[in-house]
Amino acid sequence: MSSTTSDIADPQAATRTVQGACPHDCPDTCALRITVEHGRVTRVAGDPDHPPTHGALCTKVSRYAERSYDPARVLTPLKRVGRKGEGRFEPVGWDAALADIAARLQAIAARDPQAVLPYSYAGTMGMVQGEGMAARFFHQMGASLLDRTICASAGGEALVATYGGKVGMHVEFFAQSRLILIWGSNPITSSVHFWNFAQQAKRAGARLIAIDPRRTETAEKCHRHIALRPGTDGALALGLMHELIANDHLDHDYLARHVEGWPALRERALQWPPERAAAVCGITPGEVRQLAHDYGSIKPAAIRLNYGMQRVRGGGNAVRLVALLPCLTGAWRHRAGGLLLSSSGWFKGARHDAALQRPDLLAGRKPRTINMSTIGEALNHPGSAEFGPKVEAVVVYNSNPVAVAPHSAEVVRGFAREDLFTVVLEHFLTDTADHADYVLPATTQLEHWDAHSAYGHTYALLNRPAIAPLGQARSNAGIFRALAARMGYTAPCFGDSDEAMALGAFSAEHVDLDALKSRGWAKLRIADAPFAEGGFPTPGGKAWADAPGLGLPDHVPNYECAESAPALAARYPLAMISPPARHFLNSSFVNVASLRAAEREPLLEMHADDAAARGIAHGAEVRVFNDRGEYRCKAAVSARARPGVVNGLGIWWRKMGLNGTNVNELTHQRLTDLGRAPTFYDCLVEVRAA
Ligand SMILES: Nc1nc2c(c(=O)[nH]1)N[C@H]1C(S)=C(S)[C@@H](COP(=O)(O)OP(=O)(O)OC[C@H]3O[C@@H](n4cnc5c(=O)[nH]c(N)nc54)[C@H](O)[C@@H]3O)O[C@H]1N2
Ligand SMILES: Nc1nc2c(c(=O)[nH]1)N[C@H]1C(S)=C(S)[C@@H](COP(=O)(O)OP(=O)(O)OC[C@H]3O[C@@H](n4cnc5c(=O)[nH]c(N)nc54)[C@H](O)[C@@H]3O)O[C@H]1N2
Ligand SMILES: [Mo]
Repeated sequence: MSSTTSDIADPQAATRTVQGACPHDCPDTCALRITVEHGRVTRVAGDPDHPPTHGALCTKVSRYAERSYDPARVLTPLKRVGRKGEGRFEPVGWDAALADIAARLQAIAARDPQAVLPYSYAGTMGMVQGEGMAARFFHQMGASLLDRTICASAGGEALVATYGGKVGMHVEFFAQSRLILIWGSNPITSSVHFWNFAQQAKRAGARLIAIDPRRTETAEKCHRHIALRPGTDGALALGLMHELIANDHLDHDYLARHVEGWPALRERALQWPPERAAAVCGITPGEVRQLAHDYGSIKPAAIRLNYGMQRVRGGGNAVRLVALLPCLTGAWRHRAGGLLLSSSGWFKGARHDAALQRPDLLAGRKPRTINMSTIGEALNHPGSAEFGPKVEAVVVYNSNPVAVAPHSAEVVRGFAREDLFTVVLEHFLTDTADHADYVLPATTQLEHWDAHSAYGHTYALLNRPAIAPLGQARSNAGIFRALAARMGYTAPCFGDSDEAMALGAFSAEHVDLDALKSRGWAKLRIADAPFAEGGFPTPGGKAWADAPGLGLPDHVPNYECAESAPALAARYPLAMISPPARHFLNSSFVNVASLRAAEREPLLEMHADDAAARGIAHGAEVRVFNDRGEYRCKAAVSARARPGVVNGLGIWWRKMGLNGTNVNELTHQRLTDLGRAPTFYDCLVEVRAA
């Protein structure tokens, strides 16, 4: 570790170790040790000293060097020569590319800057290469604002409506829990560092229970698995509350002192006996009773909730209901009890977001906001008084919307518009980059500075560049800095270096900046059991059963299910969920040969009964379809699928799919009850042998 600060200063040293941070959209945000030999990264390893990372990395990020040195990396600016979507480009120099892009954006902005749309998400979660210099650039322009809802905003707003912030347990203390509910989460795939703590607990005798429609790799290793129907978690939580009340597993003192609105919620829960909840969830009343008994009697009890269960119409209500369970039993009294969905709210005061993003550059202008989850609709909108101007230019960075956004047919139609000017900052020629007028080569985490907070633990991290940018790549911040200069933006903030921004990202009041610099990470100062005596970040310090402006939470059935849409369910009787593939990260890593080889091909897991009823054999090619489109993949007849539910794993690049599509060919653009988020797992389909 002594090596970290000086390494960069001595690039000739034969072997150096550089301290970094994993940039990916994952709760674990690992601290990295990068080995550089003669100027080339030869190893990316986990920092053994950083408690959540514990010296280990997932399979994907241990291949980060393979991804960075991939011969298919985009290393020069590219200009389109083919039709949109064809992916035919010719290399151009930076000067020519920047001059043309600046001129095109300037001409549009002169009419109405809101016709320019930034589109970005969490390709990197860094505060500098994410919404740092980019936000300054678009704020200065007065471009449309982007509502970044594609992943977590239903659950996030539900947490805020319950605890007043996106806060929860310290991940480390799950190791001391006696009962862990792993709810809507498959940590062996998506959060292996949490799984490490859960295994420690298991070895010490804790009981682990998975609540997930899919029999995941994780569910298999738990003591029990409750395979409920997608979108029925709110009903299950109400059934559990019924049983906690009926058997008096309540912490009356905690409820009286630290929860607002409990008497009304109690009345609602009493209308949900186990039989009713079980019928909605597609499980047995005995499973509801047993789960309530375990949750009410084993202490300390912790819930690891993840975003998988909020990608349905009622996702916000469901998260509110689950998040109240630890308030009923007083589980928060112990540091190994409570709940963790997100820890990002703990960083609220610590992150210098306003200084990095400079919303003040809007100077009183109030641009319209476009929801990233309905980008298909937005790009095809002709413009109106209500919507504002037609979108004429889109600048994409840290995201691959053509692959990841719902209702692909609409998204592709939008990005294929010949009158749309599209710039994509990327490492690779993704499905989205194929639609660009210009692709600009971006650096990877090995090549740039950044600062990171986390949403699954409570440490701030710093990422130092290990090597110089490959080819002509520039950091996102560097690209927006250069564009700003071309556009004539002269505010001094456009001169800030990446390094200065990274080092200034956190406040000294909340983060030990010396530790951050010397060791690469520093833990926030938060009490071990932050809500042992209430003190939630709501205005009155109480958790909200009855949230201001929202009323009581309730079970909200899916848009697409027999209860809400019987005629649709008759035509398309199977519910499709599309959770992460283990060797991909959303659509990242799909192009890394060794990882794609591990996933082999796009799969749809089906229960044997559903496959037999359709004459589908294991390994057969199938058509998965609904009114929105058709997706081809291979059937995996598997006990991982419950009857009536099919699992389409991972977000493949469309161009690597069997018929040039992926699961989002089938998903729709309707939004969640809270948070304006997509409902990827609220989707009915039918399947036939191809
Ligand atoms: N390897 C890998 N890791 C990842 C990702 C990846 O793509 N690959 N994605 C990253 C991202 S962006 C995120 S947001 C995080 C978290 O991403 P999440 O989407 O929370 O991912 P998972 O942990 O796989 O948990 C989702 C689980 O929820 C289940 N599920 C689906 N519908 C329901 C439902 O209605 N109710 C319940 N109870 N469960 C349901 C799925 O079967 C799946 O096992 O993971 C991150 N980590
Ligand atoms: N059907 C279905 N769809 C889903 C989901 C699902 O479960 N099912 N999950 C949803 C979720 S949870 C999320 S978070 C979204 C994720 O959607 P995205 O945020 O779009 O994530 P990725 O697909 O990983 O694409 C990120 C891109 O950013 C690029 N990138 C990485 N680092 C940098 C950088 O430093 N600079 C630049 N310029 N580019 C960089 C990568 O090469 C990659 O192509 O997808 C959502 N879509
Ligand atoms: Mo996500």
